[in-house]
Amino acid sequence: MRKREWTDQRYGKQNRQSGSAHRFRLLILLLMFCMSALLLPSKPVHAEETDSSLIRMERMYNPNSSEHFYTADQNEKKYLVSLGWQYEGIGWFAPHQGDPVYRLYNPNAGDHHYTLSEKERDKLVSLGWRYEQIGWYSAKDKKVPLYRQYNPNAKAGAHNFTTSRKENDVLVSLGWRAEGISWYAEKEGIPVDGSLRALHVSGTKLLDENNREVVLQGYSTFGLNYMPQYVDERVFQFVKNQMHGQAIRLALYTQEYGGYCSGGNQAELEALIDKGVRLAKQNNLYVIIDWHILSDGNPMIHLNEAKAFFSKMADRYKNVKHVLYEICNEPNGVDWATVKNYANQIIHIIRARDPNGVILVGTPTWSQDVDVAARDPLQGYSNIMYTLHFYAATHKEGICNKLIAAHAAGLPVFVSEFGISSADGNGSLDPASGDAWIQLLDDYHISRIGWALSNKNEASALFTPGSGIPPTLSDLSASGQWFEKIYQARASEDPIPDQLDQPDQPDSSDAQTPEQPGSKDAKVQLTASNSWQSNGRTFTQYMLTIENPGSTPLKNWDAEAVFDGEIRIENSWNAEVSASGNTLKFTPLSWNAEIPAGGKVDSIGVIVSSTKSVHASVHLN
Ligand code: IDC
Repeated sequence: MRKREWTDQRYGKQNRQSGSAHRFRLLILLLMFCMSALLLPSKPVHAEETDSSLIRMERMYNPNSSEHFYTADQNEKKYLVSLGWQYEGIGWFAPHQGDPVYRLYNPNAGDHHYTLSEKERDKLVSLGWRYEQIGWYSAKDKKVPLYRQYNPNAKAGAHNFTTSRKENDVLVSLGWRAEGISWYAEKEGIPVDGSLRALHVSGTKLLDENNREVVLQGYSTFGLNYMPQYVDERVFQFVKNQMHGQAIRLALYTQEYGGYCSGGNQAELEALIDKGVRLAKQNNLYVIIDWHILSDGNPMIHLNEAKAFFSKMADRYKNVKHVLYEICNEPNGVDWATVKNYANQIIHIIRARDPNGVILVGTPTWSQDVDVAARDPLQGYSNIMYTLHFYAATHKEGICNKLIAAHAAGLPVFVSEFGISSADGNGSLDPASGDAWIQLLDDYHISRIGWALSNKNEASALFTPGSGIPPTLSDLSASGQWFEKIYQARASEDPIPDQLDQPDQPDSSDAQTPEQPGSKDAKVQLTASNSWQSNGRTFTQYMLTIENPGSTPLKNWDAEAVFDGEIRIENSWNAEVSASGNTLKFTPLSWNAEIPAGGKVDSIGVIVSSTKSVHASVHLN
């Protein structure tokens, strides 16, 4: 799946739109480019560094113009992402010194160009390009080449630069022109990992399937009973793309007003969890299902409900790699023996269904007593972690010492909730104490989840009171701004993803909900979005759109496109696409198999080649 998305994003699209939509798009584009030009610094672009010997060059893609863009400036990156550019990971690592690479901007086409050649620079300037100073340096040792390709079919941003020979070759096979080596990197780039790997626990650490260490940073929803509206695609996208989140925690209150065990609509709350799990997957976020006990300090109070709930969740998500279970948010007023008794019963239920999923166990005193748990941990299971919660304005050395003791004893700890407010979620913020905590978590490589995605009028809310959905960076409260800054600084330490040649195994089963008849009103469209010639064949890129204007979800759809001539599939993404004769069959992936009422799927693409120009008609089965 990752492979397809990666290739897709690199591909030039010239949308054939007509009338106002096209003009609107042009206007937006123009605005984007003007603003990106305004942003440009007058000195060499300043760099955000991961370590003193490397400069990370951020790579972005504009799906409207198909331009690829590269910058060392984190603010510029952030700004462009907020305008809708897709973040594609680290293009390459540049040296601090070397041969200058000049950056130029064409104010007419809205295109950037980068070159080592002074001559080319001066030539372009004489043709009206704007010289934007040195973008970065090329490594003198010439060990890691940046390959350059040119897309003869794209208007803007026709060049792509990559350290991946494989990416270069894939593009060339699709009709791009190989233009050789443009400059040299210090180290190869790291594309955005489009997949989530199953996690497991080893010692104090969380590891992925390739035994690479994972330190998650993420955010908790507010109580699902209080603010269900934050389980929203745009919020998840915001968390992923602008708040540097890798995980979302779904806080299912049990006892509080409207909670799962206190009169809340259980079916609705479960549906929210399903939605959250699906949206998380769609946005490459891990997701934690949090049984949020709080005023019911003793987890045994709702033992039976918890058993029924987790047996349902584990049945549903046993093969879903990105789900973690948190079985009791904050036990309080009980001892560790009681929590252990509860945990043994719930873990037994989860393990009977899901032998490997990571389970987070709360500790007494609102999940502070990890030192107590460390002296007497649960026995006989794998993939268990213990939670520590802190609110930095209240909890300082005392609780830090508990963590230090637990870590020294080898206890795997996961900070599934924290904030920089007081423990009541309000009061004044203490970012300095927060910074010190983060330093400790970094030292120990401990995952952390911030409280909370809410616009409530309280200090711990990430958004300002009255702010809406979708959130924007200007809606961040002081607490939200602190998180954004802290998480951004760590975003560079993402585990290194697999290379392109290791496609994901699809989940063998995703959440299964009872089958329902699909909407009869669903509309399907296949639109040619680009076409070009190469080696005597015509290549055409099509986008498949399915809209469900009905009032019930459309489930397990499949679509067929019948062509009036011979075709060959060259590439596809976001669906399984197979050909039989002149018919293409599209079947969904787990995450787009269900199209909610009023929703649509519009990211599916295929490139076919043919010896002559062909036409297609499409229908849903
Ligand atoms: C708080 C909310 C607050 C709400 C309260 C009770 O911020 O608006 O009134 O829950 O529903 C925790 C809990 C978490 C708390 C948070 C702040 O896990 O539910 O949220 N907190 O008090 N532990 C320590 C602090």
